[in-house]
Amino acid sequence: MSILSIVKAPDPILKKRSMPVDAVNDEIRRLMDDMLETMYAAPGIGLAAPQVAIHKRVIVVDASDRDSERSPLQIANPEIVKKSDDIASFDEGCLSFPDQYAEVERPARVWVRYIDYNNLPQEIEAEGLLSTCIQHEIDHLDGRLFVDHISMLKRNMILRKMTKLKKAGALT
Ligand code: GNR
Ligand code: NI
Repeated sequence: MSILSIVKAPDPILKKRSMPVDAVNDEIRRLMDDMLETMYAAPGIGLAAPQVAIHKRVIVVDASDRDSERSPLQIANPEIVKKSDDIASFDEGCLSFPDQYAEVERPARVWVRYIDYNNLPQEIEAEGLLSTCIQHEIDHLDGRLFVDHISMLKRNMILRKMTKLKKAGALT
């Protein structure tokens, strides 16, 4: 397995839409494994393939507590089939925006259909941090970032900071 380098905002790579995979074959399993290793190393609770410059609809998430057992999900072609009417708000971060956080409101619960590591169709109901994280990752697949959910004022503040950090060479 390998640790992949994470694309930092602002970068047009992060704004591009990703393509569905035909099947979860050995090539996609390798990507899923590398992404999971990269996510744990960061450390983060989710990672989407476009964040490692691969425009395929693949995400990995693990929203379990740090001190409990790992519970990774490796997901291809996720589709939200239902969203709850109730809304939850979380202070979100993103590995493509180091040290930047903002409150984002999203549906509290989602039902997600996807293809798993063994190329089998699955459906899960997610709530809490897992629900937020899966929605954040699916957004990445559509070129949408967490800052696209907040006020223009906050978005511009964060984007200006990121541009400054990039110019200073503070991001790798
Ligand atoms: O590590 C991450 N933490 C996080 C916290 C709150 C809401 C969403 C996230 S996802 C983020 C990792 C990441 O950037 N995934 O795309
Ligand atoms: Ni992110």
